Amino acid sequence: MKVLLINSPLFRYKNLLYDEDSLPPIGLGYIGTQLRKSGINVRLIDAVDNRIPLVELIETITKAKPNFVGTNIFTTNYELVKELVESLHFPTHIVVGGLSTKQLYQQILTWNTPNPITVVTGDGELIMSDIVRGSVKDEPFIQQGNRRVFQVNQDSKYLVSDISDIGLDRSFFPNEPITHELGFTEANIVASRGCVYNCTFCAAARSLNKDYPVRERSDASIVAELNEIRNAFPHVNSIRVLDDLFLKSEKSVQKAINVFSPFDFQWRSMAHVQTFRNVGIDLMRGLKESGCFELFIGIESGSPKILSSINKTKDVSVIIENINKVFSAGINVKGYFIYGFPDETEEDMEMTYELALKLKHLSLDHGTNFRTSVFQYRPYHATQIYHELEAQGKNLQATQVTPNSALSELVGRYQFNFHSGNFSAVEYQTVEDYICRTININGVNIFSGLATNT
Ligand code: B12
Ligand code: SF4
Repeated sequence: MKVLLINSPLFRYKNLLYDEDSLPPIGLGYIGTQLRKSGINVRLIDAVDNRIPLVELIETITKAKPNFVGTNIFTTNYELVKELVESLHFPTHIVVGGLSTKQLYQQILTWNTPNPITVVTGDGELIMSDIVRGSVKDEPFIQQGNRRVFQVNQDSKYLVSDISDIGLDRSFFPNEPITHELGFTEANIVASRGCVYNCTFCAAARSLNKDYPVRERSDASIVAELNEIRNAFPHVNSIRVLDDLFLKSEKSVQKAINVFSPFDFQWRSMAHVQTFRNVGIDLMRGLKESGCFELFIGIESGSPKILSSINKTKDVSVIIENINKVFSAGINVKGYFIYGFPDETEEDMEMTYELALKLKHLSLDHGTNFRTSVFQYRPYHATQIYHELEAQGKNLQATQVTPNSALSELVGRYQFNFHSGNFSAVEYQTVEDYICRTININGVNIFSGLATNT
């Protein structure tokens, strides 16, 4: 049996200007590891990292003629993955997985191919070997002819209830370790699955994933993986924790200190604007001493109206206070922002820009760095805002996503600029203007601490 796993492409064509690093598809790596452990012949093609145009990807898969093609799918590349699957004109079995299948499975079942399609929602690593062997022990949630859906939720035999020792064969990721533009060399880990918060724009929100428990790895298993990385890649000096939300509370701050302190690594991860609310300055210093070098924080907006509509704290002073605490501990911040939320006005956008500026100046006061990552709002399937827009009769066409080349030419980061309609109260040009200004908050320098002007 031959299995080909595909990290699905974001673009139809090869974009010669696109030369960004991409992160390894860890979920597919876990699946590949289990298949290999079961003695199944498996290969992973990363169409994002290798910038493989759709036509070439179809040719490569057709030439390899695997018995199974397993691919992930996202709202933004739904149409590309559909076309890929419908263009495979040889007998094979298609398996589609990833977080967005919880919302997309009905549409996937209608794809036009004579090949069988199996959709998996939730963890893929344990069920995939049994799909390949034809011995799945769960009843399908849906079975229609040669199409079926398996839900790997809390009632499934295939849920990875303890994610500690599932094992990850890093040889699936030729693009790792990654050398960052700031000079450090980094490997990626996943230490937990699922998020405890409920942001209305996010597909990982708790309310959308109630049957899929939040799980954390044990301290010992994370330490064991860090040791493995240190031994396998002696030149790696930085670790990025890819979890939706690694630092969520005081307890998780303590856990991070425990696992990273024995190592010389610097490390970075996501945190929430509320994470540090009850965390004392000693623990914050401990975090820094454990190697925490930069935190990624979803700030999203500076407008109380917008913040409230997306379920973040509407009290902007809480955001400033908590992020200031991070700066005081000597830790840098990358703030994520979104412009173009439904009914967002220019006044709301101005408040966001002002907040970004304020945070930049605070970081300078503390001798730390602040940088921004800014997105245009896109409705993801079944998120709360998606439903609200649908109820208002908006023509969502959420899968009709096009790369936003004009924005990419202005600000780079091709892999993150996509357009699927303007839902704000202002002209698109204004949204784009705020995105550019906020991305360029540090001028040409990546960090505020390096900036010489403003
Ligand atoms: C890290 C991350 C990334 C990384 C790595 C992406 C990757 N390919 O793995 C980077 C930064 C590159 C990235 C990019 C994008 N991401 Co992202 N990402 C995440 C994040 C924070 C964690 C993913 C992760 O590693 N989880 C841990 C692993 C163990 O879980 P997993 O990947 O889900 O895989 C498990 C299961 O889902 C399943 N599974 C996954 N694939 C398959 C395939 C098969 C065949 C099977 C059977 C099962 C299966 O089995 C895996 C093991 O249990 C999630 C949030 C989240 N909660 O998932 C967003 C998330 C998945 N990303 C999202 C999006 C939109 C994107 C982009 C499209 C953004 C963009 N550019 O516009 C791109 C897609 C690029 C691509 N093709 O890779 C959305 C998806 C929403 C949606 N409806 O589409 C999420 C949910 C965040 C959000 N804002 O809501 N992302
Ligand atoms: S945006 Fe972040 S904090 Fe909010 S639900 Fe998604 S993963 Fe959780």
